[in-house]
Amino acid sequence: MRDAVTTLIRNYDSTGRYLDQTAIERLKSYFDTGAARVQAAALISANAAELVKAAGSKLFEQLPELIRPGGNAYTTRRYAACLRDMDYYLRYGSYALVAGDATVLDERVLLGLRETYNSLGVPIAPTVVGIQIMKELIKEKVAAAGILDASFVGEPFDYILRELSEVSV
Ligand SMILES: CCC1=C(C)/C(=C/C2=NC(=C\c3[nH]c(/C=C4\NC(=O)[C@H](C)[C@H]4CC)c(C)c3CCC(=O)O)/C(CCC(=O)O)=C2C)NC1=O
Repeated sequence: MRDAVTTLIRNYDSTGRYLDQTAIERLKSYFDTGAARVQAAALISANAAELVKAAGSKLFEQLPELIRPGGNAYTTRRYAACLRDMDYYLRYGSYALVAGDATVLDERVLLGLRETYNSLGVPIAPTVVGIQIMKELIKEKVAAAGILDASFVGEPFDYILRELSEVSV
């Protein structure tokens, strides 16, 4: 995995360039949001179980057919697998938040995910809804904690949502 700094340096090094104005601006914006990123990640860590549970409850309230006979999250085992997946998205999302870079998501989470979901019949659209709900809950928490200028908080989750939603099946 990489972070915003190593990704940028890698790009410049591959073409033998010194850091230019664009690079400096990007680095500056990453470091300016650094403390807030760490704070947001700490908040997610401290509230992870609660966030996953609340997002799951909202999802199943909104789409109750998921937990009815025939639904993909029906049976205790699959219900637990669904919440565990939500927990994966949250944990890796918090890593990507701190890194300011999505490669950790590409490598550890998204690689082959849609194929796995398709082969198991895990429905993608409701998964997208679940991640959206969780993202909103995180943003509320971060705002309530007074972390200002936290516009970056949704980024990793938007990234996951974009990748999952991409229709190529
Ligand atoms: C760290 C990266 C990582 C991810 C992301 C991951 C996902 C993942 N989710 C799985 C299953 C699953 N995922 C779900 C999820 C859901 N079903 C629904 O109806 C909801 C919409 C949704 C929850 C929001 C369910 C129910 C299963 C079990 C499916 C089955 O075994 O029939 C499986 C199959 C193997 C298993 O059950 O453990 C994988 C690999 N595994 C990983 O290692």
